[in-house]
Amino acid sequence: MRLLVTGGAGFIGSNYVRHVLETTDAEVTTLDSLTYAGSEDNLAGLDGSRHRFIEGDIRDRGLVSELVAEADVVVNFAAESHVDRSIDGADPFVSTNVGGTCALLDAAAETNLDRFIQISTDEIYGEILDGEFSETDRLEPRNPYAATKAGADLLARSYYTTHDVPVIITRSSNNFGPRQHPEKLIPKLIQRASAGKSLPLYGDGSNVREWIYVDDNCRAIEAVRKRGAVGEIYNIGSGEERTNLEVAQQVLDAVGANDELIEFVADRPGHDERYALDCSKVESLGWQPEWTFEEGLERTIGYYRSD
Ligand code: NAD
Ligand code: TDX
Repeated sequence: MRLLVTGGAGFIGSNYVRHVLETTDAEVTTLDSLTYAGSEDNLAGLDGSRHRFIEGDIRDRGLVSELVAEADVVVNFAAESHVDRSIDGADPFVSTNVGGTCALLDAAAETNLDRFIQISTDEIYGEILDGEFSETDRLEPRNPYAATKAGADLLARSYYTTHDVPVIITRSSNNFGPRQHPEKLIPKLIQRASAGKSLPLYGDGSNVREWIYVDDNCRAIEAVRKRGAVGEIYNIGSGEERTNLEVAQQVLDAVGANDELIEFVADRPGHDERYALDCSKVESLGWQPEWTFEEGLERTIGYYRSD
């Protein structure tokens, strides 16, 4: 089996490439344009006989058609992924997240893939104050990043119905773990707390995220790739909800730093209050999360402190 993994030099993509190489005999091509968020270091030490790295852009239609034609499965992680940056300027988000996904889907429509897995996100549902989102809930994205991911998700679904591209969509909650860019909350808190710097929490720190350890998401994507049904959408979460303040306090405890480092700062505009997912559909494929938040946090702190 030949996999084309886009965005594989980023956080989740690089953990996924490693997981696939460790647990299958697949050949993997990683396509990544190495934006500020991607690094070849994330792919260091991989078996060169089954993995090749190509520096290139998912918006490069010539390159993309060639690589998609050689693959059995495409897994599209490539994206601009940080909400705060999308508030400062949405253009690259529209271009990569929507335009790049469109280029991949057009290439997929010209060939015979087994699966096209589009990596989407819980953010496209918008915020939920009580209960959990299920896959049939309406999409109400509330920030530019989420809006472009919703566009990509809908475009992928439309290529399934109109062009028979074998699309499957995963929508996961907040990931954390090794190799995440320190612009994101958990690595940022770990690095700053370890250096004795203040921990900026937006608003009053009461916003809630459902945190999934990245290995659990990678295993879920594999369950979906192997046993998921084409044309379907799968939420992937952990049930491990924490306020941002709770996360900051746990990081401070773990690194032995003082609570006084917490600093409440101006809120993110349009800051979603809470995300939570109903994951019974992916669980019906035989997948369950294996990591508690505390176990994942300990492993993640170990990674950043030895880095
Ligand atoms: P990341 O920012 O760490 O990695 C994104 C990768 O895509 C980088 O390596 C970057 O160089 C590459 N890339 C960006 N634009 C590209 C382009 N035009 N062509 C080729 N490569 C390009 O992001 P991540 O956190 O690993 O997220 C991966 C995917 O998972 C994204 O699609 C994101 O929307 C989705 N997702 C992330 C989370 C999360 O909590 N991190 C949760 C749900 C869904
Ligand atoms: O400095 C900070 N202070 C703070 O309070 C940062 C960077 C974040 N926050 C808050 C905002 C959120 O409530 O922490 C929470 C998590 O923030 P991010 O790490 O930026 O993640 P989030 O906005 O929840 O989006 C993430 O999950 C969904 C990923 O970045 C997306 O790519 C994914 O789709």
